[in-house]
Amino acid sequence: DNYLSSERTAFHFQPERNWMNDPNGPMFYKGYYHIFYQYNPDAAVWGNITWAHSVSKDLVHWHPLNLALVPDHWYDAEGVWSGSATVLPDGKPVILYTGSSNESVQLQNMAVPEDLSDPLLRKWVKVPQNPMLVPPPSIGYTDFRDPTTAWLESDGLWRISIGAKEGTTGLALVYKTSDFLDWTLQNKFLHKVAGTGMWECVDFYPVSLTGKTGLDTSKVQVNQLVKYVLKASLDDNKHDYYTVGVYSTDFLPDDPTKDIGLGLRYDYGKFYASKTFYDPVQERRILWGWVNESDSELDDIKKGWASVQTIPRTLVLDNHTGSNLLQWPIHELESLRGDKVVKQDILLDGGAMVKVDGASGSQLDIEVTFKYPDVHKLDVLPEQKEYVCSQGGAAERGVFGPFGLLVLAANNLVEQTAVYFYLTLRPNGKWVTTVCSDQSRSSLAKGIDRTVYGITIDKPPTDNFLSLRLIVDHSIVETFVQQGIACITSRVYPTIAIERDAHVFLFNNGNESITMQTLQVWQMSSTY
Ligand code: DQQ
Repeated sequence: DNYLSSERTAFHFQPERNWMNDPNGPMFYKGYYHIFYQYNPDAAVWGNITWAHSVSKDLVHWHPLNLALVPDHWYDAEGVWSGSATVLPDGKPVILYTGSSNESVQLQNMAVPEDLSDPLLRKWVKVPQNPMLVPPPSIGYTDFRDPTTAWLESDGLWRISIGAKEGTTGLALVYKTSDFLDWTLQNKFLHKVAGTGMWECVDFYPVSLTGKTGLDTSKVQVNQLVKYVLKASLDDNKHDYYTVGVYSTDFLPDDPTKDIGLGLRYDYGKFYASKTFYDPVQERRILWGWVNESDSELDDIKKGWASVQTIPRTLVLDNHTGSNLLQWPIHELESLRGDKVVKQDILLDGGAMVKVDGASGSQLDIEVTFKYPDVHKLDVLPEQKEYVCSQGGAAERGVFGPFGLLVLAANNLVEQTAVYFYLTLRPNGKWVTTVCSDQSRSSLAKGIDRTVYGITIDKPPTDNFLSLRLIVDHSIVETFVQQGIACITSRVYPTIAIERDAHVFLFNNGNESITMQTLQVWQMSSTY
């Protein structure tokens, strides 16, 4: 079990020990970024849930503070569950969270800072009016949770949304208030989708149709060119779905075939219960997501910890399509980049496996581009079935692909995590690009999840290249495709491909050759 100690990440957010889940109440206050999170102070498994709290000046280096909220009232006796922060126009932050009561009823509560002059906001006070909201008549006692950040509308009233379900229909309720004390349930839901089950950790925010800056949910002007994004975390399948649309009294997706549960996900790997916030300093919207372990609970107990958060991601609407988001690691991450290896113009013949000298390590930031191959050069194309990442993995041989990178790879390749492209021709004559992150050979250890994650992108690349960015940090590999059109996060547990024995390879298992245009690999320093 010696390898377990090397699974701890070096620059991802994680507490020193024990269990973490959802990110809660991210915000910026008086010079500091704050993150709270669901935390079990007593063990490396879920339970006794509190809000732990850390602060940072740069979203990269974090300082842990004391627990912000613990179960100490009847209305949150079984746990201080997920919620959000809202910074009011006068600068005062408030927290809304779900308490699981002494009778397991989900109730919405509020907490405010004890001392507004403390930029670290170390002490929080639960207001005497708690609980502020109880489940409304048609909603089950345990189907009412995770209040959003509040947003101010032109009628001068604040709105929040809360996730719920009726039968198997997942939905987002809306409450309005003028003072955060008296709340009225709006007749109309924000949105609902049949068959999606319980909606957890709903998020709702505007995105600019024209610019690259983020928007403060409460400052959208009536005629501003915006779209709205609705996100729900589906309890039934543990995926975060988002959909882009318009908002007046309720939310309407632009494309009903891409509604919650049907269409787009923030991430096609392991990623859940995410939450965004608006950073007023750099005018950007930032996404945090929880990444659970894929090893066994016993391993978590041996490690003494479980779960990490993704590198915070800047999130904008893709102005080319207007229908999907682009995600990218916050630029501050680049301050950790150290020694760099660059390779250029390497032709990868069918079957090629090229070790990237000087690029070994467990902490890497990698950017690579491949020339989009001339798919029209073949006279006769072999018949192609729909490529599904989880069926073939990187070992399957195709025509154009699989080609890409191996990271955390042993010299003899008995351990390797492959991230790769696979191009296929659809019966309608269109070429599509599938991207996969293959954990199936990532570890010799037993009892871990070996799913091959992936996503097929309909849209052909507008540029003549295919690109990947990989953030490798011991037991996590975060993949960003093209300019952030899609993301895939994997958890991997190498037992021998560790540190200087963890290598990077370029490979091409397709029949046709592929040109790697530019590869840059940076060693990343630790933040702890
Ligand atoms: N986790 C919290 C809930 C939320 C769930 C409890 C999502 O409030 O619905 O730890 O992971």
